[in-house]
Amino acid sequence: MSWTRAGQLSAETRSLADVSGLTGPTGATISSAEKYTGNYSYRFSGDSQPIGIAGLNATAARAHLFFRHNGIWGSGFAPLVGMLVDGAPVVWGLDLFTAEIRLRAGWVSGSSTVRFPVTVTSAAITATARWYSVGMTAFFDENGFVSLWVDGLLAATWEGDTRVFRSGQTTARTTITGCYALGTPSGWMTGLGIWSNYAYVDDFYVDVWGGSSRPTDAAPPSRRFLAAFPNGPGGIAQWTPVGGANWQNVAEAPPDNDATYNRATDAGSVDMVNLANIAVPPDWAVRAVIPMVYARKTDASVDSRIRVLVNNDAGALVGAARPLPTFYGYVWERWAAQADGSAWTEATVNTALMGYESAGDFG
Ligand SMILES: [Ca+2]
Ligand SMILES: [Ca+2]
Repeated sequence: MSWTRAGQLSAETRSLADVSGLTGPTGATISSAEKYTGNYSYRFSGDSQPIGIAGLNATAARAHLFFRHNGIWGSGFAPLVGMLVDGAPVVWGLDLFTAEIRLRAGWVSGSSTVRFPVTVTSAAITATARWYSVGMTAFFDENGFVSLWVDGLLAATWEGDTRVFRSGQTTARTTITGCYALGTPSGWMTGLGIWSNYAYVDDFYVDVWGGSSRPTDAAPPSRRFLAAFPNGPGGIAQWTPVGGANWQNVAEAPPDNDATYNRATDAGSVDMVNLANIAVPPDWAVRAVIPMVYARKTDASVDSRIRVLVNNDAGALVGAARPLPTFYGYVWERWAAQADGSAWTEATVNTALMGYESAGDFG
């Protein structure tokens, strides 16, 4: 059994389109005032809705975000990180008045009373405006755990029978369907907490656990995302450009959808681009390279697909032919090693060309 990346968000595309699966408009905005990586983060104020990853189906998950806020003022329960468990929100949050960390975990069985199984008087998150590493791990089971990690240390945990209940119901819920920074999208948290003045989130990811066994509870790795956008051609431009040159049509942030784009009318067409260099911070290493394209197909009845590509001195990496929706969305592949199996370095990332190939049917 192992952890698999379910999704990740960094704000570097300056697009809220990557904030997936939420009910209704998100209250988050893109900010350049504070950022942990690159130039942007997600900003939250007042009773904001969260950002997150939906569409999960897991008994265990782990999530990590870099989090910053400008101080603790006012009162109320301000959500930090949460999961939706078959309709029951489970959220770690901070009481902004007492600075206590609390876990809201659905409702008391058969009741409309909100359940708080854990309250910890903690200085793990203070009024000091700095970036915190915040992680959540959870396994909803009769022998489960729901833990909060701050700067790599266990800040609070709930162990034992961690199955949760919807309001007024007695059916124990265990399936994680979504994981969110700063709350859950159910509307249940809206208005309950106020982040005063502002809270910021950067580099949020969610991993899900394969199978139904109990994973070891450990701090989620505090991974940073270094985003790089196309800055020049990569030697192959077979798609039909609409706008500027092929590489220019896929270089802007936020994505401009149908204003500038590249179009394929058959399978096997390849575009490669050069990307701006990354700079890996001291004491960090490249854990994986994740090429990502923002794409759609035009005919719902035709199985048009796309795959992402990498090419450097270590060889070529070819992604799976991923299906496309008719609306724009991200398609990506995560490679933990180069084509020859050797580890990525800053230099081998920066010499790589990346691209995409049309696949599947084109009518
Ligand atoms: Ca960022
Ligand atoms: Ca474009």
